[in-house]
Amino acid sequence: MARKVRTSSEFRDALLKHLTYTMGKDPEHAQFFDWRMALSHAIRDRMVDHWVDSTRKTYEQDGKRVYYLSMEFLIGRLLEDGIVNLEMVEEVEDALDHFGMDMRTILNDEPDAALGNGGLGRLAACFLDSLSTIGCPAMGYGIRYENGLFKQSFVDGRQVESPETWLQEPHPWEFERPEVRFTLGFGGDVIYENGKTLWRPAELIQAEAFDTPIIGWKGKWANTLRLWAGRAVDPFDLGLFNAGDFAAAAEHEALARTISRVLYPEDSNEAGKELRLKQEFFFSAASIRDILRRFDSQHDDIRLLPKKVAIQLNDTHPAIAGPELLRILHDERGLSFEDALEIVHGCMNYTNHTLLPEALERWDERLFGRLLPRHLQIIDRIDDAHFKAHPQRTLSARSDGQVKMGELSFIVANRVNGVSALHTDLMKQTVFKELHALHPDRIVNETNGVTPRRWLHNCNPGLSRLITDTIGDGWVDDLEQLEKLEPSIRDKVWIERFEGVKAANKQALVSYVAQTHGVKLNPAAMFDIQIKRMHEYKRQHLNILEAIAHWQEIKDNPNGDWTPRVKIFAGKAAQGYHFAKDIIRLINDVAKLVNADHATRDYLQVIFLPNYNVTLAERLIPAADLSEQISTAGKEASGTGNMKFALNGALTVGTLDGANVEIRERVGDDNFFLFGMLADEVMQRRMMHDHAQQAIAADPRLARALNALRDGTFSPEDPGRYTHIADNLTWSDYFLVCSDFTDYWRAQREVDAAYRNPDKWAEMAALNVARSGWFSSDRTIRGYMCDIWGAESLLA
Ligand code: 26W
Repeated sequence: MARKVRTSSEFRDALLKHLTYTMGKDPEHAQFFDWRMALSHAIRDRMVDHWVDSTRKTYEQDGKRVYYLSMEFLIGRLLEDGIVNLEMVEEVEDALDHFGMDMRTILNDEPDAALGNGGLGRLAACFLDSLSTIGCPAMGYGIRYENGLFKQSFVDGRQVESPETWLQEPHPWEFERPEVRFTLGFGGDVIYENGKTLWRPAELIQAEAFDTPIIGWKGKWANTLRLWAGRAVDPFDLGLFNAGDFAAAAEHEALARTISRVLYPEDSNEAGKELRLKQEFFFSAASIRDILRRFDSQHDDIRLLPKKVAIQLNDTHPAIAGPELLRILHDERGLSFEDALEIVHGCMNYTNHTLLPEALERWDERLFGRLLPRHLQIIDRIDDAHFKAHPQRTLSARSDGQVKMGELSFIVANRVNGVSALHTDLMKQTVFKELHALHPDRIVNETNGVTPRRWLHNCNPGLSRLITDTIGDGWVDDLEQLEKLEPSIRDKVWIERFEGVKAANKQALVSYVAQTHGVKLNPAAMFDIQIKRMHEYKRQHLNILEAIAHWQEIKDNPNGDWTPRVKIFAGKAAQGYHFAKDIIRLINDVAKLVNADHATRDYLQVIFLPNYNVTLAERLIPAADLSEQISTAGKEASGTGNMKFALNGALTVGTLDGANVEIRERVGDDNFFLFGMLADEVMQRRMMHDHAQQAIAADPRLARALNALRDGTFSPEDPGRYTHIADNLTWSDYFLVCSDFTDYWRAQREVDAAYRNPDKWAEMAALNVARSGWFSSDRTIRGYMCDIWGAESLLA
């Protein structure tokens, strides 16, 4: 019986209208790109109605607005998100079907908006989705990078980077706002005339706004993401052009675009580069101007600002926004320094996302002073004011020739938060120990979360349907309802459906990997996945070392009763991070040998999928059996992938680090494979100068695996290729890979044993789903609204 087409002809007409008049194509000649653009515009039209409505309500209510300032928004794709949030899946499927088009194919034509590096950027994107779903009036502010995070490919197993040019084709989700432009400055000097201090910048640039509507679940509310693009004050010099100096004529334009040309690919190593500081000031200053313009349009007493505006600094990258707001209030609007500082303090809040010393931004004061001479003076006065209030401790943002953005953010902020309970405690005990002592109530915790729309409802329709069939669809914007699944978990039929969903997701991944990489993965094997940025503290090298030892054991006893496993890796390394790049190469070399090994490949396969991004994560996470969260305790501030895996029915093998601690607390320690030293044990162990040698001496399996790195097993054509990794692990091993190896091996063998009892495994996995509702970014945002911003939902 042919399926009844219930297309609402109205949407089908809207689609055809855009194909014809927006894309100038007829169905016969339209490419996937044309259909995607037409569909995007038709969906966007529906969004705009909600958007205009929400914006009007925000002005009418004149409540407190939230401004989320972030150098990164790792958005991924937007089309499916829009269709789902507008509850138009069926309508769209039928409309496309009517023209013989398949929705999934059209959705797959969309490039990722890769405007971020990793956790910090993706968290910002999840937060935007939750702010709109909750109906909290908010705006995201960032940079409209022309090139997002680089594309990663492999040449002989080595990472090769190429530009990510997502804006080479029209981007249907943004609205250019030529009327929203601010002129900003750099450099120059500070002049004092008739009692006023004024900054006279030497270089001027313009910031132009591009707006993207961010619609929430069921389209009840829509907020704005405003991204700034660099524009020249006078883009074209006709005189130079007529003189034949064509390049010089367009130089200003090119220079201005440079500031929003590319995302810095570092995610944990501040490069201290001038352009990076210019980018940070560029978007922070434009955002502050825009916030004040909007406030002034409705209020005439600037002292009201903290009542109407809450600004969240997503790490220290936008911290300069504090001194910039102070400069405008004091230098331009004539408030006293104290009054201006009080207003800034009332508005600003700061989230710290890392304790890694090399990731804390500390600008050379000469570079800082040359680029932002007035701001350096203002930071000195902020330090003076802080010292006057707290004379007992010299805790200043500027000292030893540096401007420390962590200290500056802490001092100007009203609230400072960490992103998991353990991380927030460690902040109080380490990087902000003294400041915490001075301001004991300033630090609060807001454990991270992820949006259940993208990371469960959209990426795992099979599980989503099973959940909705079992408890209704209230869970999508009230995720803790998942706990209502618990009674069903003891029901054999339900568990079988649950296992069926996982098996189907794994089969879908097997077909995808076969199609895109020509590698046939064993769908019956345990899918063991580690996907995240490459970094030594995340210990991808501990994972591959365990794989090597496992392979060696299987080779010793090929007919042993082994649990088949597929180890899947994905993740980018910052261009200059050579050790991380060598770990990628090692994993690819191990994969090449192990996957070709007839004696072992039925029991162990290894694969490193290139160009990890949001869309690849959406493909991998629903198919996972095991989630690798194996960072050295005390190093991963929170992690958010760990939450996505648990919500999609994967079990975690992990350390007590970041949010793993809270995941284990909630899912139950018998549904979590724990191993490794605790954060304070790590500090102890590191005191021992020979901690690695001792570990190696105590574990022959570890020693043997390390020898395989030394003897060229995985690089016969270049035997010494991995000696430096083995040496690093033997003689320094700062992240305690060797010291945690034996316990990791023990945990992995427990995982093997558990996986051999499918029903028990499925029950443990289903309990992870049922008990992970708290890790919704809706819960996190409600925490920020209550503890930090004092903001209300405008949805009834
Ligand atoms: C200056 C270079 C730079 C760029 C980005 C330094 C540090 C960063 C980010 C703070 C790194 C980051 O993404 N941190 C991750 O943030 C996530 C969201 O809170 C956490 O879940 C991760 O644990 C943390 O590593």
